[in-house]
Amino acid sequence: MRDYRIAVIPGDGIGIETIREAVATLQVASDLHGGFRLQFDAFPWGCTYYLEHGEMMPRDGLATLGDYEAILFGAVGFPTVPDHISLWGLLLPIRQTFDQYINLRPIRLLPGIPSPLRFKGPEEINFICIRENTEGEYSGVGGRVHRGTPEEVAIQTAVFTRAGVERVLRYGFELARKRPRHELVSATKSNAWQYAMVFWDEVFRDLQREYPDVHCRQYHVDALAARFITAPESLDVVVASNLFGDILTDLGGALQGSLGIPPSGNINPERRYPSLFEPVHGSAPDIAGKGIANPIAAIWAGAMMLEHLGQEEAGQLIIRAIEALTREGRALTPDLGGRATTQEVGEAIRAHLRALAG
Ligand code: GGG
Repeated sequence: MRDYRIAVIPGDGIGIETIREAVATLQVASDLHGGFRLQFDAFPWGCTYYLEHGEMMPRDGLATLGDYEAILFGAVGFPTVPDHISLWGLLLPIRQTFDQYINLRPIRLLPGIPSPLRFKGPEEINFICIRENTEGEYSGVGGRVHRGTPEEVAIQTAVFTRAGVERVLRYGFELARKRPRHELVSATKSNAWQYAMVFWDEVFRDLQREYPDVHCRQYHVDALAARFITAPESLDVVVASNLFGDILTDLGGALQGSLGIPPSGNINPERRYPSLFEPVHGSAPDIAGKGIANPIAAIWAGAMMLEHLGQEEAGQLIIRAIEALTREGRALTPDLGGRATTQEVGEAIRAHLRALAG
């Protein structure tokens, strides 16, 4: 019997509701499998914690998380706390401290979900985006001077290191090599960003020599955004910088029919530190507390966590249960045109899980 200790940070808004369903579903998956156990320890960190303590997590929060095998995360941000305080007080320090330099985001239209694109269905919308996750535009380097005066200056510096760029691109090549199409697309903007993105393109070109079996293309990020809509079937593995990947994958969420569907894994591939799994969606203050948030993304993120921990069979079973739910189309939350609650969708997925295992 294998035991895993999982830190759970539901965070803010709908993260609390969707992660509750993810934990319940993971528990059922572990019971059905019988070969591993999950011990969940929940941490109440986030904007409510901030209002009480003046910080998003305790000083020793990162050290505490370091003892866990993985982290399951809900969402961060609420109108009670400025967004840059909440994001830089919780999620971004976790990604940087635990060197989670890969942010893996599958973009796949699930069966039964109406496609937002005419003539493009699950066959055409099925690719994966790798977002660089610890540096680039989200390095946190910059400053402001002469605040509130006409001379005010704000500087935000994107930091691209050779080590950082090479490792994320290499991950892209390796992933592309494992998939049947052997195709890799790099998002650039080297016409305007004549230093950082020209450098990114050079490293991409250099690596191609080591991967002659991988077919490579690069697009300026604006053209690539258009391609997400006009020709998603031409994409298999996409690798992008931190900001570009962030924006492109919200577009990817829209392609999946709802931002309540896509999951993401913030991964330290060397496994020196815990990896973090979360829904792509944020805290959605407009529907928080109403019990109608879509739990699919959080549950799918839990499945990705199991796969990362080496429990591929259990992770795949959860994904098949999600597919069974969407194919059937009976229990869906309002974002997908249904009337079910968060809990009802969670329970329906667990029912499918039991049926598939049975
Ligand atoms: N569960 C994802 C979440 O809370 N997202 C909030 C957000 O703004 N994230 C920015 C990022 O992923 O870099």
